[in-house]
Amino acid sequence: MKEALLARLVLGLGVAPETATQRDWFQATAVTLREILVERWHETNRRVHEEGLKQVSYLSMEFLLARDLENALMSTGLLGECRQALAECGVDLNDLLGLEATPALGNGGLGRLAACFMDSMACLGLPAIGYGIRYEFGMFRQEIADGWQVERPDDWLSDSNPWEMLRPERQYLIRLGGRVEHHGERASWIDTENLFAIAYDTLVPGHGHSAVDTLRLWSAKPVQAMDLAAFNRGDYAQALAPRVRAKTVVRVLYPDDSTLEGRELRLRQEHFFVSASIQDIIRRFREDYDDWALLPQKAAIHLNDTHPALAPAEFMRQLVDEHEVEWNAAWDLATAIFSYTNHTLMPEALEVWPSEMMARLLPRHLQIIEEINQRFLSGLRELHGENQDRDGEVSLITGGDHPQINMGRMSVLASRKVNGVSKLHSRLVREQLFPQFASIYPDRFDNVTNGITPRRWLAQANHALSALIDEKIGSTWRSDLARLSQLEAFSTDVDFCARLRDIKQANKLALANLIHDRLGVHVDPASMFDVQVKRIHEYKRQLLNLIGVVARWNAIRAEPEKDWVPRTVVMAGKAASAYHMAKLIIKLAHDIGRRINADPLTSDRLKLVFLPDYNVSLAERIIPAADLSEQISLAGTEASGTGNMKLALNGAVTIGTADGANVEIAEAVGPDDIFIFGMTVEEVAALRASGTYSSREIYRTNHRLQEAIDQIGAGEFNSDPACFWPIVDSLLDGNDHFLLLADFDSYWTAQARVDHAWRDPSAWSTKAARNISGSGIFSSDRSIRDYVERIWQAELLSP
Ligand code: 26V
Repeated sequence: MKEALLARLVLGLGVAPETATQRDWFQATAVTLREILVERWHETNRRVHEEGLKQVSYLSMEFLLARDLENALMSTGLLGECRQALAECGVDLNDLLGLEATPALGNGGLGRLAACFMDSMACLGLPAIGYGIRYEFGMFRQEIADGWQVERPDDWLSDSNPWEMLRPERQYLIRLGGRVEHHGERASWIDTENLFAIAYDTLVPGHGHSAVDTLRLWSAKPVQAMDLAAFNRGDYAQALAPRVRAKTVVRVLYPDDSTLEGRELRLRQEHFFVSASIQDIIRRFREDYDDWALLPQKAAIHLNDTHPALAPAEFMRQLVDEHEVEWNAAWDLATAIFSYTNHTLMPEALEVWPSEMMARLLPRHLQIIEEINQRFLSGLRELHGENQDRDGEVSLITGGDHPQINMGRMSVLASRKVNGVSKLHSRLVREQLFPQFASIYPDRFDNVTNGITPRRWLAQANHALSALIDEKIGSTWRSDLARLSQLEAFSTDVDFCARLRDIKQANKLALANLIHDRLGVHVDPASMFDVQVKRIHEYKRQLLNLIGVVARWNAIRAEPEKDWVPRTVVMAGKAASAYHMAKLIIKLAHDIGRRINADPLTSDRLKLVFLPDYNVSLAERIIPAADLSEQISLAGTEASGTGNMKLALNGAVTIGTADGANVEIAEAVGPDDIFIFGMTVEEVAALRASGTYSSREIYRTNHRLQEAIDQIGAGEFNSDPACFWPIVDSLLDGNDHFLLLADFDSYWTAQARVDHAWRDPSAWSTKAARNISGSGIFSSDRSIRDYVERIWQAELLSP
């Protein structure tokens, strides 16, 4: 190992050991690991090819990866050896781990899920390839200036990325615009604007399995490197214009996961990565087979939400127009290989594209979608007779004068299987989002509850807890998380609970230090760490938490002598740049924190900190230190949540609504070890349907709530009283769309139950232990097994 490291340093990087910086050592170590993994990768590819196995292509606009060095070391089993070798060179491995950039090619839950899934696919030995975009700039870095979010570019590639490998031979022509000439069923797409997609591969190593899968991210390249005429004229800026133009498509991740702004560049991105991926999938298939009928046995293509939903249309275009496959045969192939996961019910995040824009950018795709739609609707009429109403609810194209393509419906129609991401969400997908499709194709709809990878979220993020678990039940939980159920037997063991507490305490101390370093705020590691970390969205109700904090502050001030449970409320998360209400919620969190943290009467018992720039690396520090996990979305709005699983796995107890996967966490840990509050989906629906909801009425009758909202509106936390009026207005005059006030009382009493439980440390530790032991089913390995069996019908490589 030492020789290998020195060789990479000296020969690969061209750096002499005596002048090497920590960064040089990091690079040398990472490249050494990559070289070891490359061997296993070639072997995986060879075996998949020889055994003729089905390959799963996972299409996702986002892969929210993370630092990878420790992961690579753990997957190869070389952690100890490498640490030792570096030590002999006078280098501490721990110092190197923190130097790695944190890639942030995703917004939040959906992107992180894709990253956990890649890890699980490799660990199970599933032949799989993730397809996405190699954004030059990922999710913006968040700075906080006087409480306001400021976005800074995430220039993550400025240090070279040791994990990626450019694949110049995987290069495809991508076309846009132009016009279409028809020849019967087929067409030629001409006069297009062209660019190349070029692949960068990142290796995804299995743990406990020799497989190494591929993450293939597309970058862009101009067809013509330079405008030579301009160059010869001496116009050098113009000469480079083709390059700049081509690169624009991969320049930046869209950092808004709350609203669809039908931006042309976003549609270009979607087409760019879909077209390259489908060309690559077809090329790989054609290298080995010339009978199209074999495709469904050899390929499954998964759509991670609708962002890749152009894929079925692009597949049809390539097969019909370029490979001369007959339309019906091509469509039968499409509907045999595609599957689709829905990740949100929020109407404003459901993708639709104006036909007009699609006609301009993708004229052939628009025609193909129209053709698919016509055939579908006329097939329906033949079966069930004319029915204008039903047509309106299933048509891929909606909206009269300004027609739009509905990408969700497109995805459902083209897919063999459609799934939601928790039991509750999957039911709502069937009953609320696609009821007509569900009655036409009842067998198409399924559920696969999300999961998280235990390698990152326990083995890497929480070494001490991992060691304790190893000692009690052995180390196999890393690849078989269901084994955690064996910890149940220790949940009342005095010694085990004491050690669990010590570990949590140490993690909290580390987080307290981080909080002090970054914010200058002292928090008490003995206080309850009450954590809400996630994107800022109104439906997630960070405001409910904040109002609860203000009400608690008031309660302590009213009875300062009372024996209050000390709490540190930790919040973090990014707001979409144009989401003003979300940014204002961050400002409010900051201002409330500033005020109450400085209150000498209460600050030993209540603190609120907002940690800037939430990302995977920060999550890895916060989650192992959490006592209480806030999962308080309005029932029916959070599709699953995955932070809820990470926190439970690390021994935090949940306070949450009956929403998303919280419901399944409650089933897994039992009603005594979770604090469920608030309305159910049915109660929300009934309240909305009754038309009687009045947030003002609740405000008038609940004094605690009234006082807190009044303070927010009256400038208690900000010298400018008008600052937070939009928040107060949305609650009182906007009739409180996410029903915060309706759930407040229930939330408040649930928090009182939490306090009560906290007062008994050993009983609390038992709850924490049961959250850990109940988390086995939330492994993304289990999710991927479900996909393999029910959705993709693929086979695994033997270990
Ligand atoms: C939506 C949009 C809307 C249009 C433009 C760009 C864009 C980018 C991302 C998204 C993602 C919204 C969906 C999403 O992230 N859903 C989350 O998925 C998690 C994994 O299934 C799940 O745990 C969360 O509950 C769900 O909110």
